Amino acid sequence: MKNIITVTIGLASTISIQSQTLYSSAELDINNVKAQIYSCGMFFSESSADSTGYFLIDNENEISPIYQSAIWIGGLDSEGNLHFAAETFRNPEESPPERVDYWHGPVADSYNEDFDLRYNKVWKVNKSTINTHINSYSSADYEVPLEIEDWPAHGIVSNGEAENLAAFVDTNLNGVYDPENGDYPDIKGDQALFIIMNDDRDVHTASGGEKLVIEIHAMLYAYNCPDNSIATLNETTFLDLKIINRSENEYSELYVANWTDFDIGTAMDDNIGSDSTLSLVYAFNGDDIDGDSLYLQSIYTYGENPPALGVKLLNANFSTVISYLNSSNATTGVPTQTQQYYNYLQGKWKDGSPLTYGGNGVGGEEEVSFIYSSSPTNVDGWSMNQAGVLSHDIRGVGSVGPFTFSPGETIGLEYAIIFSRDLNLDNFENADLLLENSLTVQNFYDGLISCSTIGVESIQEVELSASPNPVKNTLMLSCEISIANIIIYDINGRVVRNSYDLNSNNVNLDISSLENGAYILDITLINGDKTSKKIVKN
Ligand SMILES: [Ca+2]
Ligand SMILES: [Ca+2]
Ligand SMILES: [Ca+2]
Ligand SMILES: [Ca+2]
Repeated sequence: MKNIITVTIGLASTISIQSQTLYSSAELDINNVKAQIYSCGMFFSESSADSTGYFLIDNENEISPIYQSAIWIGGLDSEGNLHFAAETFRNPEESPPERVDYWHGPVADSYNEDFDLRYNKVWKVNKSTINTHINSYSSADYEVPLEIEDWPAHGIVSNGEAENLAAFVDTNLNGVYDPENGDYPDIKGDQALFIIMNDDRDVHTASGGEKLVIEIHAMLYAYNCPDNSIATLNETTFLDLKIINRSENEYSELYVANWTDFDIGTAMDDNIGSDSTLSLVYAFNGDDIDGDSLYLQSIYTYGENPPALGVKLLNANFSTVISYLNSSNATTGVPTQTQQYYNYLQGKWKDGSPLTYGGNGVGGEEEVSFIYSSSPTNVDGWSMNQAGVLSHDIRGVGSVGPFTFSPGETIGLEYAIIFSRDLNLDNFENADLLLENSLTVQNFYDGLISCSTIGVESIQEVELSASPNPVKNTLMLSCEISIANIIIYDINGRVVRNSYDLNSNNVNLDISSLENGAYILDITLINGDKTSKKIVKN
């Protein structure tokens, strides 16, 4: 739901042309979800002052179950000063923009007009376009499509930008993105939107925090599964985030969160829940009719058998999930100061008091990390409805941390946003359906199941072996198709190793310097296919 602070744009008619061109946006539209992002983030936000969000499901009457979603990140520098970037309700039509902590493009020396021309963009690439490119780039009559030609692989180093930005497959191993010679964007899914954001450009007017000087590479992507062999995949969108510390600071006690204002149709009758095992934060309607009372009436209403929507962390585990209300309550309400944002980010209440088990999570005996952590149908568990907590306009904060975040280091997090609605199920049963679907999406992400349709990429068809596993020093990877790029994540989503430009069927990775534990390898093959492997170092 709209922020409780209502901003009226008195100059709307005179600034409309400028505001239309202020930020670029694009829509993901490869499956049943139509999802919009802007060049500077503003995930699932709509370009209108009275918008209701832009995460639209086919056949659902233009209702978006998300109002807006954003990245929250905060940590302490060596002197104990809090640095923070977060947004909540940012209106793309505001001019000058308010409540802003993020801007388009990489961290740079000068954010000038040329810079804006380069980076005020959302790059949209289809897997089918890449496949055509791979097969046709050497043909005389082939022209490299603009979205491949224009891929932001390299920054302008003389402007303080990093040399390597968006990942690409370097087929000729020259370290340079030259698509005319066969290189192409390293994307996920059947379609991807890509943006680069920074928190460095100006003063943070959303969280009020001191800047961290971070750069975020965000890829929103999805799969098309036309035979519905994994039906939930067609109502799921994935988000891959790479957060890079471009500052000189080593941050401690750093957390990263997905903040989402879920609105299941009418906002005021919503419930929220979390699941630590599934690493999920989700919303569903508090009763079986969305928006039924006079007070709650709105044109954006699901009516009977309302859906559930969840945000799931796929490559790491949420450390905490908390939610707050659209209210000014000093404990459970909207944060207005940087420290209050940081409290929520750490899974505490706005005033710093702990989240506790039972009731509305305030003032109990047992401190916990996950709010309303049971399914709404579990009569012995803790959910809003079982605890008798009134439905409300809720927002969720799913965090991972604490990290130590060193200069140059990258944190990589990957989420799925999953919609679930069966018109034969009630509001609580649809929440349970979402929990089931979350597991299915995780199994798909882990490569355990695949879409069976011919023509849709199947990661099962590629034989890739990683041995030995568990491994001590050298991991040997072998694949019938050449391996292009490998990223190794630890279980907290931290990128511990990037290996680009490998281009070999057999790769030996020396991982003797890694600490013991579980790791996830994110592997791109030379034909653009993706796969991941879980390994254990001991
Ligand atoms: Ca190249
Ligand atoms: Ca509702
Ligand atoms: Ca209702
Ligand atoms: Ca809400």
